Amino acid sequence: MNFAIHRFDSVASTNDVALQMADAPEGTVIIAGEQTSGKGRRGRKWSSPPGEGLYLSIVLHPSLPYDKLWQMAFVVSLAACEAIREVSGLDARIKLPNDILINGRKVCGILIESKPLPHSHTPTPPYSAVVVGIGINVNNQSFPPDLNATSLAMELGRTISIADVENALLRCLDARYEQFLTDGFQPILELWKALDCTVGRQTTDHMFEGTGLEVAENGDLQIQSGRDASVAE
Ligand code: BT5
Repeated sequence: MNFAIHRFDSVASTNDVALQMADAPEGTVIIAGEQTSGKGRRGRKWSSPPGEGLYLSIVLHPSLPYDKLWQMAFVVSLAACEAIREVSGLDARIKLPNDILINGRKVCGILIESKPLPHSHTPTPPYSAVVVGIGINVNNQSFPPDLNATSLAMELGRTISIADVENALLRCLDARYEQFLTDGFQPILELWKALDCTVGRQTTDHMFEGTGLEVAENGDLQIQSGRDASVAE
């Protein structure tokens, strides 16, 4: 993929900028030094202080039917986790559905949004532009106590180049996305499972309740057991 990188000192949200550019060619990347209204999922916020993190969104036009768009979350979380591991040497792990943790604390969050393309009435995909937003805590030295968050610098005990994190992330995203388009979902799922820290372990959070999760061949998330276990999201 050819990346066309647009850099901003400060934006409200790189995802919002990318959504406005959703018709732009695949590989259009928005990067900001800070976000004044960084978005999490479901109206939550992503803390995005200036110069401390990587705030990046990329426009993709995957040739996927609507009911397969969820697979992108696996592609992206795998790539982000691999990039963090590669650039830091730290044991980063994926937590369903889209967090990357180090030592149990969140170092990276992912927000995927989609927008119909103008020709989305045509019978073949791509129907939607997919905006993949990734936030990585790189050089933050602390977080408010209510956030279970960490940064690469806090884990490493030294600062690290945000440009190096960006390069690793774009390289890993490119590689896994191409692999996904060429070979399909199954190889991605196998790699994802090896880095996941949720499946088969005790999980009790706002999303899942049960003693274990399994990812079925088709990617469906299945709760193994647990009282009133359910997937609430
Ligand atoms: C996410 O949402 O984790 C998705 C975050 C995506 C951020 C990127 S940055 C580039 C692009 N542009 C955007 O505007 N967004 C994307 P969610 O799973 O809903 O988690 C949000 C929750 O994580 C918050 O409610 C806090 O509890 C916590 N949180 C907020 N900021 C954090 C940070 N910097 N590090 C760790 N946790 C944080």
